[in-house]
Amino acid sequence: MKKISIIGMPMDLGQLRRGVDMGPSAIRYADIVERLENNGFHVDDLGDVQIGRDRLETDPQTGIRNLTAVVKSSEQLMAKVEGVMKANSFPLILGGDHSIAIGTLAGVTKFRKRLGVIWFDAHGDLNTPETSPSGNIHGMPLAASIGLGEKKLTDIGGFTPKVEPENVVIIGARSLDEGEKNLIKEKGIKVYTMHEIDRVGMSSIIEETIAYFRNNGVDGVHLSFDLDGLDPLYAPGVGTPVAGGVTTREAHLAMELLAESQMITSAEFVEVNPILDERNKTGQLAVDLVGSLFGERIL
Ligand code: B3U
Ligand code: MN
Ligand code: MN
Repeated sequence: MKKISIIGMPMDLGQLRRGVDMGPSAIRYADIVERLENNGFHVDDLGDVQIGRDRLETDPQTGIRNLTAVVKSSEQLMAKVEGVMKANSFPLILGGDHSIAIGTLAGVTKFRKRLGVIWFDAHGDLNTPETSPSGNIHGMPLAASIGLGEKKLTDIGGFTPKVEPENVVIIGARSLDEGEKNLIKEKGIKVYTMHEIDRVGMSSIIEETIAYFRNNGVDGVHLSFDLDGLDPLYAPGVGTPVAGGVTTREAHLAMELLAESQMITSAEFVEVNPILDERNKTGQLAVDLVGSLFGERIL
């Protein structure tokens, strides 16, 4: 039987809105374990990583918030993910703000030479301390994972980069800062904005993404799924909602096509904030999408 290991990462230090630390609970309340078990998986819930709150700070030089605590917690997540990879189980991480991806990818890439990453998000998360408008680390994890920005973030696990820019595909972008746009051009990162999704449709985009990864010869694909990639109409429980997003139907289709491809080897669902949510709508949607990612079909 296929094994899935769930790790909760109740991190809220990568941004300023309170409540996203309750994301893993909200997703568990929406019965993620039962849902996966009903689909024939052996599920092991490893509980939550402890988030260090001992030193809340803003670095006066770089403007980065809570760097020490984020680095410490990322190292712990990395170690847990490593354990799951070693046991040949599928790591499924529940956030928490998107800064957690730094730790996830550090753990996953200890076992991959050429990891592909799908970054499903309204944002690029490609800021460095120089380009960040906020100092929030949740706007930096993709940059850090390709080796750019603060050294303490890029070098977690003792190696950098975790991922090559040509093996990254961003889907759902509609809020990019100037520095991020420059970086995308400079590094040739593949981005499907809402414009392309509207123009050619989600199915073509996922098919192209799969073909792109196959052509690049990746040895696994990580899905980093930020719930704010969806339209706030469907996913209101997120810290930085941006109008004009992906619909529930498009997101399900994307997950179903990825399931069919059998390419996804690790995943995380992030930025669920129950305090901003409506009756756990966003937590429930996350679980529904996980269902599709693991092979659920309507009929
Ligand atoms: N790009 C902005 C806003 C942002 C990034 N990620 C989220 N919001 N969720 C920043 O602060 O870097
Ligand atoms: Mn994000
Ligand atoms: Mn986002």
